[in-house]
Amino acid sequence: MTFRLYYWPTIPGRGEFVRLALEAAGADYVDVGRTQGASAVAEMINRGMHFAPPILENDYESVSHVAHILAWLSYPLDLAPPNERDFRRMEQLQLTVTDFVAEIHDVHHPLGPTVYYEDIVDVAQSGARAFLHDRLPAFLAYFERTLQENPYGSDWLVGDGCTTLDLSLFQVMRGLRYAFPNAMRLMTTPWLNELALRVAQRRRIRSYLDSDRRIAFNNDGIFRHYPELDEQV
Ligand SMILES: N[C@@H](CCC(=O)N[C@@H](CS)C(=O)NCC(=O)O)C(=O)O
Repeated sequence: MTFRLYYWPTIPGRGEFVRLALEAAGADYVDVGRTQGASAVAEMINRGMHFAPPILENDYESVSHVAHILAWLSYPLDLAPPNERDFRRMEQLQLTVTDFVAEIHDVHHPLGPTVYYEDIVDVAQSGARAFLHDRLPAFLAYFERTLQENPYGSDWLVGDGCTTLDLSLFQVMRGLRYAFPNAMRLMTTPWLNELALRVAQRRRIRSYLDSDRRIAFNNDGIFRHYPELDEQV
């Protein structure tokens, strides 16, 4: 069955977490924003069922919110842990990724998405200082510990195989290294680095990353590189 992904065509953004799962599984999908333009995404939102993209649809239903979409996809795409308890653990960790991503976004938009970064650089700089000093190390340490303490071994975050959660952490690590290269050099994340490598080396992910379907990070997305924020560490 073909999935249809609705997401803004020019940024990796939150759509990338969904794209990575579809790509890792070799799923059949149409990237509606990239094939039909942003207006097709706006039309989907204007229909009123979902507040914001990403939205994933098949012939029977449409679902929004990254964590919810990934929970939906993980079993059919064979990217879920084998039992219910570990599935709940995966969901819980994915919701922590949701919180982490929101905080990363808020570094450049501390007063919400409608106030331009250029108008509040000084506010953003003090927010960046707090984020880089406290929140970034706290989130990273949490995921490092999760990997280290996985009872099935430290290759993956939950269970003994790659899940949608591992793909998301790969994207977060890549995004953080793009946005905060200076700050990230000061973070010690050996387990997450290994995880990101392991994900990048998967056959389908490798060919996806080399393809033009993969959108490069840029300063319109969630992970933005502003040197004046990165140097607040
Ligand atoms: N909680 C949602 C957040 C969705 C979201 O904020 N989407 C952004 C793009 S990454 C958007 O276009 N938001 C429009 C809006 O909030 O009005 C998720 O995890 O998917």
